[in-house]
Amino acid sequence: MRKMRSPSAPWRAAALLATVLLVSSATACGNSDTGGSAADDGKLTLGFSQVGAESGWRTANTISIKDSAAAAGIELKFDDAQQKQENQIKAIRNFIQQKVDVIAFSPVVESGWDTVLKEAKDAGIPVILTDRSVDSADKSLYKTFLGSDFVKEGRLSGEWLIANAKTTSGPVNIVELQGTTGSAPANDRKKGFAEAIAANPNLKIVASQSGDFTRAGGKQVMEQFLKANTKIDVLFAHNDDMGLGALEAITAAGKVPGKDITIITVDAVKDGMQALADGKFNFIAECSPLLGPQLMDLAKKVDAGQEVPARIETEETTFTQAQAKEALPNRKY
Ligand code: GZL
Repeated sequence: MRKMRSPSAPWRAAALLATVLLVSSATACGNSDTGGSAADDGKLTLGFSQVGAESGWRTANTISIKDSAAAAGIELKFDDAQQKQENQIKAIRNFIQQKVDVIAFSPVVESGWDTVLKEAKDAGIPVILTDRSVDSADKSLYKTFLGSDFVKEGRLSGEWLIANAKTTSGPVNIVELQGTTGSAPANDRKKGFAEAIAANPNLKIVASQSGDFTRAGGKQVMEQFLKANTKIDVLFAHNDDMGLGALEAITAAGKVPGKDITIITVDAVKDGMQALADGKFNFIAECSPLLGPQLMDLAKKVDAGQEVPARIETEETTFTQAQAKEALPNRKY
């Protein structure tokens, strides 16, 4: 904890004067080896509310945040919301109570954040959005967004299909495993993919349902798709984990993934890249979870009152089967 945040100026001046007096008396006693005032441990405290632990991507994202906080000398208060918005709101309120210096979080869904974000703003605690965004009209409720362009990930997936689908012999039936209902990645990947495939009327989404970004969800929904649709040519899964779960259902139905059903996913975590290299997936649009270092740099800047860009997008690429074989040995996550 670095500083007690007082909402009013006079109290802040009094607190500052008390701190100055305390520091000067301490150094007068010669304990300069403490390297500063006894009242200030010098560490920035960051409160982070994580979505949960639903996927390989999320695990890699959590590791990146924890490791980067340690490397940056930032005291991290970390909360896992188990994919529940009410848990994230509770965690943010706890961080406010604890008077952390900065709050960061990955909002599980886009809506319903204005009230708690206003509480953080009124408490004078800056907020950073990482990974997923919110639909708040009031952009002053957070300092910046750090993460991916999900619409682009969906669009790149659709553009690959446009370039590689065999649509000369009639309609190509697509089933879509959506991410968590109401989440920015699910909304935006769906939008980008649909916009891209509109270029070819033979590409038809015949079923689209949420698998909640989990392997179990992907398997369960894919089983339903296979029962309800006699002809499935393509699966577009909003993340690798749902695609990996769907592999089990496809194989159990006696079909060959990557051949009978073309599979396109997003993320490019190690297990997904292995499936791609093995020919079970056909294309992956990367979504980087390695946001930790940039987040810690941003936390220090907003805490120091420095201006930061409103939106910072991560560098990402895409992978074919051949590119996955080449990239796998060096994958960090
Ligand atoms: C995307 C992230 C998504 C991943 C999923 O930035 O929010 O959530 O694509 C994860 O794997 O569950």
